[in-house]
Amino acid sequence: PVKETVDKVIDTVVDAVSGGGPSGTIPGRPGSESPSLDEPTEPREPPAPKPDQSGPQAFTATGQATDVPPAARAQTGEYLTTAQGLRLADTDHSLKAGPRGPVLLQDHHLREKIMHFDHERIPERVVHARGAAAHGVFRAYGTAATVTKAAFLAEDVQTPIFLRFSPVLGSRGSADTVRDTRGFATKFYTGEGVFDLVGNNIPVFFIQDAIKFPDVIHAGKPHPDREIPQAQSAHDTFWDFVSLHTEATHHTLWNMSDRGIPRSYRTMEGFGVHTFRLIDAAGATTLVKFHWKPKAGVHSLLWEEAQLINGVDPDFHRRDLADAIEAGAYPQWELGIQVFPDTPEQTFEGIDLLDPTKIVPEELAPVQPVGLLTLNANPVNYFAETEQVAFHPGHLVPGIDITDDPLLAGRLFSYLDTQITRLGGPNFAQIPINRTHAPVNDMLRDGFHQTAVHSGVAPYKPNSLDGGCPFFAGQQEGGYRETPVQVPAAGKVREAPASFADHFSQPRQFWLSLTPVEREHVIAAYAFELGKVYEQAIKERTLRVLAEIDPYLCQQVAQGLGLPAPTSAGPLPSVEPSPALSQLGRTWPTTGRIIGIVAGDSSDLEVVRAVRQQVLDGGMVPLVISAAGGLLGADSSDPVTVQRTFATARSVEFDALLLAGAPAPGKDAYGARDAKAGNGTPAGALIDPRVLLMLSEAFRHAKPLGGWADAEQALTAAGIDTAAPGVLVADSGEAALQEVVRLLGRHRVWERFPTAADIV
Ligand code: HDE
Repeated sequence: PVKETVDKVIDTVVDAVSGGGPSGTIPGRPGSESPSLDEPTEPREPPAPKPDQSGPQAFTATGQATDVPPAARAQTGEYLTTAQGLRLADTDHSLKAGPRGPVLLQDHHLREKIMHFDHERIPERVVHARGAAAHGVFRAYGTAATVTKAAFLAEDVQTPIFLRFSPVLGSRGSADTVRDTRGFATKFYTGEGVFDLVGNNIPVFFIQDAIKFPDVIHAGKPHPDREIPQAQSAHDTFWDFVSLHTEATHHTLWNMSDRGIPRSYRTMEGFGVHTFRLIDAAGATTLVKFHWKPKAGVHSLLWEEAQLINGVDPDFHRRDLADAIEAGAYPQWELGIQVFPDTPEQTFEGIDLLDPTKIVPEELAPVQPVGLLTLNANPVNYFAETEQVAFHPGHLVPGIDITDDPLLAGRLFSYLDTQITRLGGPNFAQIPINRTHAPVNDMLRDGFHQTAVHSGVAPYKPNSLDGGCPFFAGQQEGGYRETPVQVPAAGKVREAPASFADHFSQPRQFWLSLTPVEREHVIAAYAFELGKVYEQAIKERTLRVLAEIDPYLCQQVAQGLGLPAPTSAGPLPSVEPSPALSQLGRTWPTTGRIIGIVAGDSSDLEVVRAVRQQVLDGGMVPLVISAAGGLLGADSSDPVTVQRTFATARSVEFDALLLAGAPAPGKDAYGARDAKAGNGTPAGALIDPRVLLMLSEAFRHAKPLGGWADAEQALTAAGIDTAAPGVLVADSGEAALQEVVRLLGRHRVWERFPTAADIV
């Protein structure tokens, strides 16, 4: 089975990312024959749905399995029809009074077709509008069974899930790699009802009270007059708000760190943010924070890379997720919990567990793994699934309850409310992707888009006419009971607890926990964002906030802005660093990483083939880059397919680059331009400037670079010192690859950053 999986990965990875091989296969559909580009003239069997195209759709609104396959309404039938099933003879011409005459109002098909089209769009989410999602399965280890009776967390229980990732600020068409928080929302279709864990990739939030949500979002969204900038925090209103509202400091600092620009959704941690309450079978309660730990490691982009990607491939994260799943390289996360005693104070080691701007360092409360999530199927239809999925933190199951975190309280209201506008009425739970897999016997009736045909005459309780059905479920039958938590005896107030006033100790802890190179990135991010702010007063105010985090941070950002650095109002809090907050210092699997191989006709193709194979054997993705598309060594018996040309490749797509050297005079492996180069042209001029750019960018972005034969020539021409860290011109392709892969385990060649000397 391992060999089979590897073979599948090899085939599909290449197809999915390469845009098809020489045989004309459709990307991601291995084995498909060269399709004719003409529309068939007679009905023929459409491609069968892929096995992963079943899922929650296979259940009715009442949780019963349905015989009607999900594809029944897809383009699978023989004849084109109207929505009413009337067969159509033409869909290309409106009904007219003669070929040149006016269109007739009686054209019912035109009317239906355009009416439906006019209403294809629904309002996008007010936040998290842009998303990418996938189906998967969650398998519980059983380790949480000591603290919760939730059935899906019992040992070896497997639960289907749907997971949606999303930047927060941008609209649906915005780019993926903007600096922002990412949503991490998981729907568990458990046997006891739907459980939604609607978290983020940052463990704290901007605000402590839901009533501030419209304020922080209005500040972050584009300016209301010109509606710019899109999906950015680098503008006046955002910094105006966060500098005045200092409880946002901690989250903002995370945003300015590498966490704000993940390399991939697959390499992000996820957090439930709020503290939740778990209940065991005997009714004992525990407080917990949820964490998702990616198996692929925690990696980020660099800011320049992220900016370039937004132009080169605005769908970078979406594509990466879909490609990986299509290729069978299924992304995985471990779900873990930090466990705290449920004391009346609801604090742990002095940290207020109800304050969503605070974390509990993992060194104080280790994250205990409770199960493994695997994403194994892409959505079949973006709109039906990714767009229409509706999450809600109030979708709970027995054994899991909320706490009195005031931010969570507001969310419990908001998530149902927002769907009424977005999904057009109260029946969104009946949309296939939202349907529970547990039986539903509710007494909710009618409303827009009601698709259930309820029988019975007594949708009320108590009733005798429907035999008293349905009945209440006691504890034994899995009936949900709220935990009878004591409500503090106090008057009604609009106030926050005193502990919520500490806005700086944890930002300082985060800052101190980062490695020097991560701090360098934070400084650069603040300098960039504030550099885009017009109002001097906002920059100065933000510097005063930074002074409360750390004097060095404040001075460096001030220097970048050309402003004097203020000092803190008083002594800075003394805090212990939490090394777990840093993303560096560990070695991660290199599976799924993308290695570009620059080669030409005159490269030793046997070596290129062997290296390519070794990359595949390592579970990584090799992409051959050359001057033109098609085949290298087309005349040979075993040509090499080119996946990217110098025109379509940009360094940001690759995690590492390899150079298959040996450019021949007049037929340079690195560029098509060489043919035109005259005698006496310096070596560098023979190399395509796009290759030089690719190399210098990859070098600047601290990516491993390897080469063999006379690869040195290209590196030198790109201004790269071949003795620099992470640059290896080896005797053989294999040796170069080995070193590059070793470096990839650490993600980047961190030594190339100016602060490298300080890195351990
Ligand atoms: Fe959300 N949030 N949020 N949020 N949120 C929405 O719900 C809201 C908050 C999060 O992929 C909306 O269906 C309020 C924290 C994710 O569909 C809306 C407050 C966290 C997603 C909403 C918060 C989140 C949303 C918009 C402050 C991390 C995307 C569309 C009290 C723990 C879910 C929708 C998806 C989406 C409201 C704060 C995460 C408007 C009022 C804290 C991942 O209901």
